[in-house]
Amino acid sequence: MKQSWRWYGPNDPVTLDNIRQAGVTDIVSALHHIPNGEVWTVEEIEKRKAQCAEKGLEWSVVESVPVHEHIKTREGEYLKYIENYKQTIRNLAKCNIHVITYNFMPVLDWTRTNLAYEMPDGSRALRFERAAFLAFDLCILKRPGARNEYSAEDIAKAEARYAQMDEAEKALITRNMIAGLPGSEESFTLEQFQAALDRYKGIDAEQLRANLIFFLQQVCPVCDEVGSRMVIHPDDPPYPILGLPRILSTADDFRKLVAAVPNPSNGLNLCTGSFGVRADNDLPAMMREFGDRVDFVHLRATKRDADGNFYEANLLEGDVPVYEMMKAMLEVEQQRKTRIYLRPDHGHQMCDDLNRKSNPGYSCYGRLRSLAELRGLELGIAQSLYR
Ligand code: DNO
Repeated sequence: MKQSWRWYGPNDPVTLDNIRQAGVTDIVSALHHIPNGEVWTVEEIEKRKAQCAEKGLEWSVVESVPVHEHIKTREGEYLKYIENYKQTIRNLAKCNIHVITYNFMPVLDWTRTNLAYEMPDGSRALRFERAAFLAFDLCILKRPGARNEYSAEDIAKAEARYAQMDEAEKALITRNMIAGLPGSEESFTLEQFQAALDRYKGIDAEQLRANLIFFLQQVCPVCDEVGSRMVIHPDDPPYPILGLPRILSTADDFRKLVAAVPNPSNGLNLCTGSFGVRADNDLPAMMREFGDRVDFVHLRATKRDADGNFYEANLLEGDVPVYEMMKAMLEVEQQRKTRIYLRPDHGHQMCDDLNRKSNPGYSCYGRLRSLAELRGLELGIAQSLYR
């Protein structure tokens, strides 16, 4: 495995000096300062590469080149944005970056209600609390039509939860939902948010899938030509939210994508924490089935409960079978003869990081802990299988 670490760039409170002490070789990064939809120039890419190289690290995976909303809805200037995307792919390839992460979630990227959920050991985790989410949708956003989409029981849950909230909590959950988590690239006011949701009226899952397929049919030939791969990040959480369709939540969703666009460059970013929120996703089986297209893995473990809540657990204590997953990754690597990029994801805020400002999920020590566990696991399994 190629051990990697996500770095948000020079503004990331976790510095490259910290990262090289984690022992990784590769950096996962993006040019967040370039507005969504514009071309990433060779010059800008080289600048970021050089910052990493100066510390002995290689920027080899992009997470993400964002897909403009016009491409997702296939309206407005989508053709121009697709051309720009192709040029960015070519420019990245010129700089020897060949793995490009993206997602196709409408409006929002990943979503959590609570960014500082206190764990019994005093560390803090990210959490999705369903009742709080329902309260946001029904009582804060008051999304038109939302009441028809939920059961009477859910509506009662939302109202009870809303009644418990003071003004500070209402403001906090609103910010968590719409102000954009790190890497999300978009942030909104409530009105702008509703307007963004409204642009999906009339776009159901099949239409959104068709738009994704159209996009891939345009960009994959370019990737094939320059030896790059698009790796799609799954929906997080892996089901429709706020009346928006979501189309990359299960193994079958990715199967459909490969059937429609069989190009070798049509790949998957297997994020175990996102897919793992659904009990019906068999993660090691997915790794084996799609292995030759999985260039990039996010290994983290979510823990779900019967009420539809989940939180980011310590790596070895969640619902994700980390040992089986690592074993499957090592087997796939042996077969495909190329290495897979692996990064720890969404660590707990812990130790001195509790007193520091950091990007939610991306503080230093929590990820260091996960990486150390992953590295030990990889070594142990590899030694016993292939010695
Ligand atoms: C969250 C991340 C996502 C991911 C994008 C990929 O921590 O895994 O924001 O980067 O969905 O496009």
